Amino acid sequence: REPYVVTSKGHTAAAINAAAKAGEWIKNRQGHVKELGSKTSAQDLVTEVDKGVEQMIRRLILTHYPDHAILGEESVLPGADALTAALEEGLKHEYLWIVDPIDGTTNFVHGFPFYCVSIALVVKGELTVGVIYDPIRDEMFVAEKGKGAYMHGIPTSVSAEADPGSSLVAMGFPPDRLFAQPANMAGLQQILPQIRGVRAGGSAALHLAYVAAGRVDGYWEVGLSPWDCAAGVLLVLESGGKVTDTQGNPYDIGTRHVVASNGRIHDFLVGSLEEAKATGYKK
Ligand code: 2AM
Ligand code: CA
Ligand code: CA
Repeated sequence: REPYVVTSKGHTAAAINAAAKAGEWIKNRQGHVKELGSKTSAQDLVTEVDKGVEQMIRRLILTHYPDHAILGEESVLPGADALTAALEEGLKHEYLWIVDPIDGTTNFVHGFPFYCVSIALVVKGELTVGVIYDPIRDEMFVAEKGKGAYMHGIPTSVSAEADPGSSLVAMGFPPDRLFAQPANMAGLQQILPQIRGVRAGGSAALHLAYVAAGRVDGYWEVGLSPWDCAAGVLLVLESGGKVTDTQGNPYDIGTRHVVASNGRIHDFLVGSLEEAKATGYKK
């Protein structure tokens, strides 16, 4: 296959170029990294590569757009309050870039080849560009609000599967064991027996790209942050899919508990999670 070609201009081209450079850098460092430490728990890893790549992406974006704001995972202190404050501050700017330098750091550290770079642009509060780059497979997923979603110039589209029993659904296990995990396990217990299979690859962004590309029929995960899902959400929407929170409310940039699908199995996923809610998660 031909390498991807940047035919887009402006913001989208900047996002694609930053993601491509960052992805190459990351891939070349797999197997050569030290864990810098964990942010909140032994499950929540960060490496020098995460930090270096975020700096690289910041520089690349700010070279073109010095007055734009950037919300990057590695520049926000851990915890929901710090995130809420940083997001609120970021959304005051007309242009806000939301960057996850490596989504799937645990995979990267272990040499499990499933991780990506995720870059989104929010203009006046509205998701406008979403780019997800998987450097292992050299797959560049690009979405532009109102203009569709593409991988290497070919439009992506969600699957047509309407039968939960024939569906493949991705999900994730958040590291927060006290809060998110029990509710998530209840959801899994509810959904797994009713579908063909579950995949939990460890990269929220890449799972969303896979919903957009029709490789899985749906996806849910609780406890996400904007950098995990902003770009992927636009990819799903522009590929004809649906994204809500776990209660079925439309996605907004502050949504933490995310359900994405081809649209056809959406009510099944949301309904099942609602049923599993006995153990309780809230927006
Ligand atoms: P990361 O690799 O950028 O940390 C895996 O289920 C997904 O959860 C990944 O997208 C991963 O992103 C994300 N994740 C990892 N630690 C997290 C945390 N403490 N809170 C929320 N999401 C997290
Ligand atoms: Ca992430
Ligand atoms: Ca990350």
